[in-house]
Amino acid sequence: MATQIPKKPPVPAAPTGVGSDDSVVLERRTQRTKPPQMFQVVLLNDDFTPMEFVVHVIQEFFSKDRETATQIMLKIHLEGKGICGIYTRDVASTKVDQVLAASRAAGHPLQCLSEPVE
Ligand code: TYC
Repeated sequence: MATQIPKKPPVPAAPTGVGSDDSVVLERRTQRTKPPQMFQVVLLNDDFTPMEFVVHVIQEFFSKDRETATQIMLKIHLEGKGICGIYTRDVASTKVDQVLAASRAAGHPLQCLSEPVE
């Protein structure tokens, strides 16, 4: 039986940007993907939710240390609302759900929402 000599694969056509001397030209391209829309998660003040619970929520769900969480809580208490974090759409939505679930479970009326940044 004769041994088959494998055929050489066809040489692909040179893509644009490859010079006749095999040098490669890299073209500068404008960025095609834009960063995702970001959403800020906001807590609203109310007259009933205990300050300590709000501090706990901010620490637990927004990964803030106690000092930072207390500052954010006091800002909300004094100004009516405050930003706890900025995330992509789905993460922000999950944070809102988690905060509302924890607040309802504890019997507090704390309100939380997310809104697009800019
Ligand atoms: N105003 C509340 C109180 O005096 C405390 C509070 C702070 C409630 C922030 C909600 O998002 C809030 N107990």
